[in-house]
Amino acid sequence: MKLKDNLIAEHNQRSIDLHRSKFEFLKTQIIDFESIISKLIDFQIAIPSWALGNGGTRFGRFPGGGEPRNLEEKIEDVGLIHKLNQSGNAISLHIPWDIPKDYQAIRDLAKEHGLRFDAMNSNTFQDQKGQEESYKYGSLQHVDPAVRKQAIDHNIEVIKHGIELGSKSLTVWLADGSCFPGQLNFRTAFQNTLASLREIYASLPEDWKMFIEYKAYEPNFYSTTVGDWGQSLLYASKLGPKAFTLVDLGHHLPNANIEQIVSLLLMEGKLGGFHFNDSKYGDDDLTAGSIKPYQLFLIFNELIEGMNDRKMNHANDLGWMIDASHNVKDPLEDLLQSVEAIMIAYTQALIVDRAALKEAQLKNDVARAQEILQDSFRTDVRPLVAEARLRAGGALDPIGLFRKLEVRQELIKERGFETVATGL
Ligand code: PSV
Ligand code: MN
Ligand code: MN
Repeated sequence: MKLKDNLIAEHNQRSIDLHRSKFEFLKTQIIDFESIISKLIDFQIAIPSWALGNGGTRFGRFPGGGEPRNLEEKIEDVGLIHKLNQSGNAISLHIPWDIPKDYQAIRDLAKEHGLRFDAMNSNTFQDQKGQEESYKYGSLQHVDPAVRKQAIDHNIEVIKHGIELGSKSLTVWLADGSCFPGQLNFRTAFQNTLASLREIYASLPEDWKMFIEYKAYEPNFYSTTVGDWGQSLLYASKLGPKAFTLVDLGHHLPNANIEQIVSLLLMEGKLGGFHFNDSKYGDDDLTAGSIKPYQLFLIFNELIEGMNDRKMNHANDLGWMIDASHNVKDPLEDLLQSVEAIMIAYTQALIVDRAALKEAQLKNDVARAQEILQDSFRTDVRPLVAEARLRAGGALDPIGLFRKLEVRQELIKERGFETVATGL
């Protein structure tokens, strides 16, 4: 299904007056709004191929119908999101769920939708049909070199698919770890993992990055071999300049100060990118900004401060990706909500009065510093985000239009109800 430009323009026309009045009011409060709008237009977030269908839990799955049945339909769904919000111009693939059969055709299709291929993800956390060795006791950490070799070869194959598609990065998330004390030797597991990662790193093209994603627990419940940002940073530092830490917001122990982690990783030049989502308890993969919007804002506040400091390009120097799952919502509506929440947090952080904040910090004026941050966080910046979307050719109200056009019903008609997107 493809949305026509005139439908978006007609939809925008209907609510333009209301938008204009909200935007004019906000403009009076924001000094540098034109430069913020151009930053917002440039800022793009990659959509994960595995989040386009309904996820589930180990207790069940409740599909909403019309899920993409193959890579082509996944690209079409991301194309729909991008058409509506003009902020999701990339798709992140997971291999083997998304192995392309015809690279040229896939490249052409992506181009047609204005999309590029963001980080490629390898999968050594599941056994695939016909696979010789099992990952039951880990992959890159495994005590058996044959298992490690199989996992290394898989990652190298993922890089090869990525090269064909024009991707520039590989994300390695490992389920490796242990479920019980004594099951493995921590140092041997670390060293095996490092040696395996070195072999993968050696296969990276010159202009590629490797993202090492950490996660505190699950599926292993006693130890995880890349369990936190410290361990990820150790691997990334030992591997070399192309290796970076990837922060998935749901992968921390409860109440971790993620913004501080982000700040220090940036300082060390080792922050690679994000998997945005939100969580109440663990790796809940909920819509970004749905549970802890203030935390999301504080993360962006550190990002902007640190990126400005290091003269980094906001749009291109980090990998901005979503990693979410939707049990009870329409996946496309949920992803539109996530992108919107990320854009809002980014905008709120862009309007922080940095000079005043610095001054308050130097004077130990704690209350003033808090006021400065909260003043930005409590500003309703939605008209600014909408204005950027409007200027980029997107819809003023993406979810409203998605519903009005009955996109899901159309997709169900086209693909059927009983479809299952490959992936988790
Ligand atoms: C693991 O929980 C993770 O966050 C990794 O990014 C995986 O690639 C993704 O989820 C798969 O669902
Ligand atoms: Mn993730
Ligand atoms: Mn996760």
